Amino acid sequence: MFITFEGIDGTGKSTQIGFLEEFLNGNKIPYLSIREPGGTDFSEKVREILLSTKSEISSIAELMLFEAARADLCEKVIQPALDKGIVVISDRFYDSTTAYQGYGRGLDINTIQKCNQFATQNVIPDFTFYFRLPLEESINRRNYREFDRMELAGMEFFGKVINGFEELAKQEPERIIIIDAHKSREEIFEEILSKIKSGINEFGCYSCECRNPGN
Ligand code: Z5A
Repeated sequence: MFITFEGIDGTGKSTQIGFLEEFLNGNKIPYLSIREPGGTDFSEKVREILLSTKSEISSIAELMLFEAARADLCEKVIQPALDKGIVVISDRFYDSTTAYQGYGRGLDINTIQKCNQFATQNVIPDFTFYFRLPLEESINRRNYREFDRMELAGMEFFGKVINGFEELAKQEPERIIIIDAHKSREEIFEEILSKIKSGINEFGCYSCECRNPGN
């Protein structure tokens, strides 16, 4: 099962991923938790370039770098883990590219979707949790730390990114589950868990290799 978490910064994705990791550990379900960009030696180096405030990067170059990091991660880490039946959790995946580089930067959405397919070799998440929160509230929640290059892009940009996520959620309601990020951490986790448990029933047991329907 492949589960991704999406939304703008500060909406609570990492918090929920932490809860999910605890649940999977407690239930001895093998999983792999990664973040994008990142997750391989090469992709972590690309992440440093992408988030560093030292260089200006053109929008197309930025797109290519996110896709390069993703291609390496998919081939070396995500696909092999899925082939072994391991649950993969990713903090962001290709919906971020469509939302940030497509809707945010204004690059052609069809081209981006083709790049996403090529970089992932058609890996598609089973569930994507999209954390919906107004921009102002997400900014208030951000921890006081130095902003990275993407976070410095400005309010107008992030407004467009939110529209992008909303559009994607409309287009793929089966895969993309909208999470009302105003709710408490506990309520949100209940929702996520109930969806994932239904997935475990559908995809089969994850705590051993029997692959029988879960309980
Ligand atoms: N990017 C891109 O442009 N294109 C791409 O293809 C990809 C990425 C893959 C990577 O971000 C940047 O790259 C990102 C998109 C871009 N840039 N932007 N801008 P990152 O990995 O550095 O960070 P992030 O993914 O944006 O996440 P974050 O800043 O760590 O935020 P978060 O994980 O969503 O939130 P959190 O850390 O769990 O929570 C934030 C605070 O809210 C924290 O104090 C929590 O305790 C609190 N919190 C959490 N839940 C709640 C609830 N329910 N109520 C109240 N408070 C809460």
